[in-house]
Formats: sequence, C-alpha cells, structure tokens
Amino acid sequence: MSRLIEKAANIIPSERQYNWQTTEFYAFVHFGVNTFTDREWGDGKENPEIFNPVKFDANQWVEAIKEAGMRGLILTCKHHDGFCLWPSKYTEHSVKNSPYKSGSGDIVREVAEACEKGGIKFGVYLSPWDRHEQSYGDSPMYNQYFVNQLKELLTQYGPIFSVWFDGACAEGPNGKLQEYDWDAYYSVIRECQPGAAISVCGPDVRWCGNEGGYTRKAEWSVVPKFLSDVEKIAAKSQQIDDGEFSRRVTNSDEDLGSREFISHVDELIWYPCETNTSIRPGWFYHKHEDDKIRSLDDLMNVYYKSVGGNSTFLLNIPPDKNGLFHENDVKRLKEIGERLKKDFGVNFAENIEPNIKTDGETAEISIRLNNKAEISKFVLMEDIKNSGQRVEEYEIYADGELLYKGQTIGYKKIAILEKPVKTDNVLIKITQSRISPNVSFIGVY
Ligand code: FUL
Repeated sequence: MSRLIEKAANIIPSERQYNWQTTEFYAFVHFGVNTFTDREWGDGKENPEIFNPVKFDANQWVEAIKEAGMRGLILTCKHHDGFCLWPSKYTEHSVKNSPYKSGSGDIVREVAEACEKGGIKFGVYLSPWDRHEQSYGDSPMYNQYFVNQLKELLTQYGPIFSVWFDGACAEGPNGKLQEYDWDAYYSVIRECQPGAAISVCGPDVRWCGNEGGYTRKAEWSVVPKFLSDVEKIAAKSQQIDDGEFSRRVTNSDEDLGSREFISHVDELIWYPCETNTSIRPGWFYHKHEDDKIRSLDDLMNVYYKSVGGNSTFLLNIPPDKNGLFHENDVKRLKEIGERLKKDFGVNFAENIEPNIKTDGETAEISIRLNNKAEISKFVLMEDIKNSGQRVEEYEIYADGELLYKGQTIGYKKIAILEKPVKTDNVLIKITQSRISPNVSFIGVY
C-alpha cells in the first residue's frame, strides 16, 4: 500500500468537525426582506419598514423541525440584501428600523433562545456579499464591517455550531468587487466560538456542489486540500438569480477521494460534505409555492443518500410573511419524523455481539439475530473520530446470498435493500479498505 493511502487512512476530523457531523439533519431558515418582497435575491434597496412578521414565533419553527428529527437550525441573519435580523450597531439596514416590535425586536435572539429551549443547536448564515452596505468594495473598510458583525453574532447569542459562508457573490452597490479577508473572518470565529464549524467558504465543511439535494454515490471525507480554496467554491456557487439554480443537480466531480483520484494529490485534509437543498423550489417563502412542497419520498431519498451517505442534510424551510412555517411544510416535517421512527425504531441487532474476523485490509462481520426478522435496511458506521475513513468496498449477505454491494461508509451509511429479506443470519464483508477497517456500528432494520 502506498504511503499516501496510509496517510489518508489516518486523517481524522477535528473535534468541531466531528460534533458538526453528529448533528446529521438540521434546518436552514431563509427569512428576511425577501420574504416580504417575494424575491430570492434582494437588491439592498428595500425599506426596512416592509419587515413586519406579525405572528413570528421561533418556537413554532423549532417544534416543527424537532418533529422531523432535526438537531439544529441555521438562520440567514443577513442575506445578500444586507438586511440584518438583529439590531446591528453597524448599519441602519436592520430589524431595528422595522415595525417589528416597534424596532425593539431581535429575530436572531428569539431564534437562538428557542433553539436553546428546544435543545437543538443554533448556527448563523452571514452573507459576505452585501448589496446594501456602502463600504462594500472598499475592501479594508468592508472587511472591518463584516468582522464587527461577526463579533456581534458570535458573542451575544450563546453557542454557535455552524457559521455558514455563502459562495454567491457579485458587485456591491457601487459596482465594485470586494476582496474578502477570509483569514481575518476565520480567526474571529476561532477566537469567539472555537466549537463552530465554518461551512462552504471555509475550512471545516465542504459544500456538496449543488443545491438540488444530490449526494455523491461514494462520498469521502478525506479529499484534496485544494477543494477548500474559497475562490474555487465561489466560482461554482450561484452567479445569477435565475430561479433555476436551486433545483439544478449536477454530478460533475463525482470522485473526490478514491485511491486513484488522491494518488495524484499533494495534500489531503478532512473536509466532510454537507448536502443542502430547500423543501420548496425557492429558498425564501413565496405564496405560489405553497403547493410545491417536495414529496415525502423525494425528501426521504435525499435523507437516505446524504445522512446515510457520509454527508449531512441541511434542509431549508422558509417562514412566511407572518413569521411562521406554513402548515404544508409543517405537515411534511412531521411526516419525515414519523417515517424515520418507522424506519429506524427497532434495530434487530441491538445488544447482539457480532462475530468479527479481520485479516489486514479486509474483515468479515457476522451477526446472528435472536429471531428471523424482515430486514430492509442496514446502517453501518466507521469509527471516524479515532481512525478516520477507511472502507472502500463492502458486501452485505443474508443466509449466504449477496444482497448489497457498496463503496464508502464513513460516518454513516444507510444501505437500502432492493427488496426486504427474512433472515436471522447476516454477514458484512469488508472486501477493501485502507490499512485496516474500523466499522464501529452495525444496525439492522
Ligand atoms: C446561494 C444563495 O444565493 C441563495 O440565495 C441561498 O442562500 C443558497 C443557500 O445559497 O448561494
């Protein structure tokens, strides 16, 4: 085995990356002036007076997403229009000049508190691209503005699990392009919230590369370092508001981590994947999309492929003008939670000691269930925390019959059989791995 593969097998996540990964399934909430203008990208010229979510209740959001089995929420504290959902000291373009609670409201605070109360994690989306702020394009000045805003968000609202930096970017209000001081942003985050993962335009979490919900068939968390280059990430991000990008699925760059692929690479890093998409066609709320909620099967498919494909699933649910999730979205979230309980409620292999035979790069793990059971899904996990991601190929058998062949496992793999089988005799063969396999969990459902 080459030295490079050995090195790859020993790269492990940082603690913040590991904690982020265990969040698995969490909500994105796009809320702001676009909610009131019926747009996807605001131009920064909106009057703050339009922002008035009269029935806003962050607890309603948190309850609904918890029903779906989600463990966190990331709020668009400021989108490209520059309007701030908290009363930032550094701009007038914020909730403080809106009719909401006569200007004394703070949406970020209410959401952070509802998350804390509900026992879920809270994260912030802060758009680097700002179409309102006059200093945008005067690089040192805007960088200071952005750092000031980051500091506000990272010091006043409790623990933050994710800071989400969008790659979408164009010119500012004065037609000038901004040079972002990413290093300065990252160091403020490390200083104020060392536990926060910096996602997308950042070193901790990799964007899956599309907004439609597609996850690669074999997703590696150990990938070339050049993939964390923010310029390249931005180049692939949304460039124009064409109403299409959020639905498009591209499967270019399908292989980012196989043996063959990394054998040409100088430097590798732990840079795990996040799959993000919206429950509706758009990211923000539009009344005409009330009957365009993605189907339960479609969303479950995204879940199985992302959470169950060594990625995480960041699902956007946009609140309406009242500041509430629409009943159709709430219903779908509830259905997701019910389906997950049904799917993974009973693990037939719980408390059963597997019989493990290892032989260098391969292993055979057999499990004898207490009774014959009808099985349709397997969950496999690797001990990424201690020994990284290693499995490259595996097979699942019941009573000697091959049921499933897969490639990567990583943090979690959900293997769904083409048709259920009735058996009490299960065998998992790891047929190829880097150094030695490190499977730490097998669930049978
Ligand atoms: C994109 C943005 O332009 C969209 O409005 C949305 O916020 C999505 C998550 O990222 O790049």
